Amino acid sequence: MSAKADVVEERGVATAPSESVPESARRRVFSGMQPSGTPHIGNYLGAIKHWVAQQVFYDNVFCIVDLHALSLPTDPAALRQNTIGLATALLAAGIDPNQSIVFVQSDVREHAELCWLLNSVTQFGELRRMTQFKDKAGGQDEAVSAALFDYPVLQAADILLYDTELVPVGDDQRQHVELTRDIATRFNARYGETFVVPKADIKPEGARIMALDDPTAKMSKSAASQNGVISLTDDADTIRRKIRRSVTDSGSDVVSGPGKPALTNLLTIYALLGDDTVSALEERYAGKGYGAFKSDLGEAVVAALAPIQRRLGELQSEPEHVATVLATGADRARTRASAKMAQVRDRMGLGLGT
Ligand code: ATP
Ligand code: LTN
Repeated sequence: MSAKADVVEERGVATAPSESVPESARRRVFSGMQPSGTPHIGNYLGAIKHWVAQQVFYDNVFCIVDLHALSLPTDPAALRQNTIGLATALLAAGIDPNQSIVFVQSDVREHAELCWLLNSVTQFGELRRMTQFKDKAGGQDEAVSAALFDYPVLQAADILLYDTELVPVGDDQRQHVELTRDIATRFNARYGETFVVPKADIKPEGARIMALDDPTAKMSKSAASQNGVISLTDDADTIRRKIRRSVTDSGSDVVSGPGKPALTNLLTIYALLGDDTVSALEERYAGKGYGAFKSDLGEAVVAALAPIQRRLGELQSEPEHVATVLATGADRARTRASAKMAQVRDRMGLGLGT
């Protein structure tokens, strides 16, 4: 049995509660991002931009999921550097620590603990059906870590610890949120009402930005080639070069639609980072060929990232500020997580109640 997908799909920013709603009455949002590399415009358009736009309406928890990053081979120094880099990028992109809790997953031990307990209500077959596992294992099931297989259960623990109602993510995470709903529903049926059953919040625009060098593959931090990935820290010349060299479709018209995966992706990026719609852009570039289009797109991406990069530069010179935000965030998250864990342990009959 599978809980219904129950996905909230809305256009634009949240319309629901107003800023005057007290924090305790706001809907609870949780989302996470892996410190598996430098965040890119896919992460930005599929997730971070929406987190920022919606944060005033909700009670938000945003987590840098370093335990998840361990599911693939990881160098300790690089992991720590990527964790700080991702925290800095989230703040530079507009996550406001006064509106949102921002913290590092491994600083709150309850995530790993709840993962183990939820393993006992998760079926092996459910995990085997996860498409992200199949993609990341790449057919090497015998050699990949057990953590890669168990990844979705840790994600369920992240979400369920905070009584989360909404999980704003890109389209690739839909199946993991559905599994989280199934796990929560099963736990509640077996042990009594304990967890809120969350919904994925997937915006249609930007939900799946593709690689510039392969429009059939999702843009990804951990992609082998970074030629198809525009990271939030790429300098202007690198951005222009990557866009100039991006693959295009057969023909020479700047149009989106079926059979035009590359142009559809480029037009989507242009529309989401600028002020125009895809159809206005198609009209503007009608008969002009790919050259002019790519050159203008390069400038549009450079301009859109400029304010984030300026703020990134400032924050990089204040590492103590970033460290304080993460320490405060972990304290606030721990308070909530430990209360939930006490309830879960009790429900499951663990310990002697001391
Ligand atoms: P990795 O390459 O390590 O798997 P990733 O780049 O796929 O990393 P995650 O940390 O797994 O990124 O995802 C963080 C968030 O960004 C999630 O909400 C995910 O859905 C979203 N996201 C990731 N890639 C894209 C993309 N190409 N387009 C839109 N959203 C994306
Ligand atoms: N698996 C997610 C990252 C993630 C997450 C979460 C997202 C870990 N825990 C909880 C939302 C809610 C990904 O984006 N690859």
